Amino acid sequence: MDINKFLEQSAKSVEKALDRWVPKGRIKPQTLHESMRYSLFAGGKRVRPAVSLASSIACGGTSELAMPMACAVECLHTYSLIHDDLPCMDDDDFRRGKPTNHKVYGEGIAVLAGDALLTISFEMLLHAEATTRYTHRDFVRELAEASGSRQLIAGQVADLEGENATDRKVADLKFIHERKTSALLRCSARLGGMAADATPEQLSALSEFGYKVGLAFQVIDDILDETQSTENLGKTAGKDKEAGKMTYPSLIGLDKSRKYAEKLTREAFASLEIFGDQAMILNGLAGYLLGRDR
Ligand code: GRG
Repeated sequence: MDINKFLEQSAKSVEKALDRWVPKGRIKPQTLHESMRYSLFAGGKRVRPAVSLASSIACGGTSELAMPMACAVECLHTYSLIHDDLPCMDDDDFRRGKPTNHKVYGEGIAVLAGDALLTISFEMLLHAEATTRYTHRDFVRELAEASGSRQLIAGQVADLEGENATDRKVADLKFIHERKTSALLRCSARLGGMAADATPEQLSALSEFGYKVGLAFQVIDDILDETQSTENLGKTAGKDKEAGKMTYPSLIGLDKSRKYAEKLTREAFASLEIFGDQAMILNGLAGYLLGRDR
């Protein structure tokens, strides 16, 4: 299995579905729809949708079955990036290789584009079929829990409140990473599994996989922020250090951070054992995420 090929193909099919399900730029209010599409089609890696599609395959389903879930998590992720870049949050000028949404459309429209992407992510779930074990109520609960005030937003709050704090601990950082990053990756895996009517055992294995891969993803993100260029990352490099943010490299150093990401990835691989060969793509994705340079 060529994982780069899978990523390329899944990104293409997700973009086609997003193009179909997100209002076109010519539909009123034009500025808002253009702004949503500007960030959505700016060239993200599409990691979360790929995890949803591969999770469906691991459970004996298809990519097509999980396409609504894949689009939902990508819209939700894009909303979080637009809001994260705002002057009142991380205040960033550059994202996905382009000027940030508020730099192009202004703060008001950027806030609203984020709001609309958050809302449409739940609408995307309506394109999915219920299965024997899961209804739309389960899909909505999954996405709401991962993106709500106890997970994604809780992580952002802790991150904001932790800036320049003294006495920072690895446990505090893990709390942020679990919520800001891991919760949505775990949700991406679980929703993909649900689309394929995952058994309770399969769903719990996917939860563990998403959780571990999510933590590893953020540790690698912290490392790349220190070691890669802005040009390569498509977002401002060195931002965490400059903002006095807690990161794994700042707390335990680059070497130990790398080893920690490797350990988490090994644990992610182990969680997939029950799937046998059906988890080939998920395994490939975890390996790719550990080795990525952007
Ligand atoms: C509610 C006001 C308000 C804001 C929400 C929750 C939140 C803001 C922001 C969290 C967003 C964030 C930066 C999470 C960290 C996860 C992370 C490393 C994101 C980058 O993901 P990639 O590398 O990005 O997959 P691409 O662009 O490739 O999709």
